[in-house]
Amino acid sequence: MDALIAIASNPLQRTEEIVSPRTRRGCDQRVPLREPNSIAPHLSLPPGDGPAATFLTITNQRAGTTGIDRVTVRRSEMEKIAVWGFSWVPPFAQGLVRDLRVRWALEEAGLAYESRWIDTEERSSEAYRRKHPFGMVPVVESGDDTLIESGAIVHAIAERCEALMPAGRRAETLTWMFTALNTVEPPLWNLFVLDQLHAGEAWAKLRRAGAVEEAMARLTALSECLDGRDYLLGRFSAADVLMTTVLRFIRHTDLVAGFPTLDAYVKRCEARPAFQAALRGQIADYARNAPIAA
Ligand SMILES: N[C@@H](CCC(=O)N[C@@H](CS)C(=O)NCC(=O)O)C(=O)O
Repeated sequence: MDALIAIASNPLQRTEEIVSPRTRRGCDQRVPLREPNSIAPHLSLPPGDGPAATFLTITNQRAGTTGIDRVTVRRSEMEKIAVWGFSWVPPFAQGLVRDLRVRWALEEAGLAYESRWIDTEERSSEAYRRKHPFGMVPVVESGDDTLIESGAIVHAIAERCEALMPAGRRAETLTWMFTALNTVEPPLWNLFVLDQLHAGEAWAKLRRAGAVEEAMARLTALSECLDGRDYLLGRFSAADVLMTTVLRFIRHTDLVAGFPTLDAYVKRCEARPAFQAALRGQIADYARNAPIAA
């Protein structure tokens, strides 16, 4: 069942206002996360109290009405979204755990959510493995639906929110989202792991120069791409949520600061109220769950 039909069929979830007429689209356009008769996870439309928000929704393919409607939906009439993260992590990892991306995207979209936490032991439990087969965070639950992989979750939110995926620029947004996760994140994450998880180990010391070189190559190219632009697409999008959270992995170094364009880009993105709210939420949760001795 697609998002629009789900809203229409639930008396508690009422479409408030059709902002634009339905437009017919080809099959290479926006597609629902859960196709008819498929078991792929699907993020239901949103929750919470607060003002109405505008989303792009996908219409029913089975009825032959494939297309996108832009609708305004009152948040209080929709389901709660739960975001799973770790109950606590040490300070060097706070503000870096990948549920931050999801929180940020939800904040940008104006969607209410609540936090759920697991600790290290629960992560391997059968119950949690049913949510996430690899025992990782983040996981998002919405109604009966469960979604894993931070990139897929941010994508699911972006598909429903023009503020994160500008109309007519889907391919560009996706390209930059994949670039953040597949091209920039690996060398930066590698450096994070070396420095923060294996500091002082002989092999890590030997590997570090090469890892810095690999990170620098990506940063140099990214800096050139961002030259003259405030955001990856010129305007803010889901790609910036992913890219900024990737660049933050090496906040313990001065590598990003060495590129004025990148430094300004990260600061610009981090200054967004939605990022600040997401970060505050994650840090507040760690404070709430901090081990007694910590
Ligand atoms: N590609 C996954 C990576 C998820 C991931 O590495 N999560 C970390 C926290 S940021 C985790 O759960 N680590 C625990 C583990 O590796 O077992 C995503 O983006 O969601």
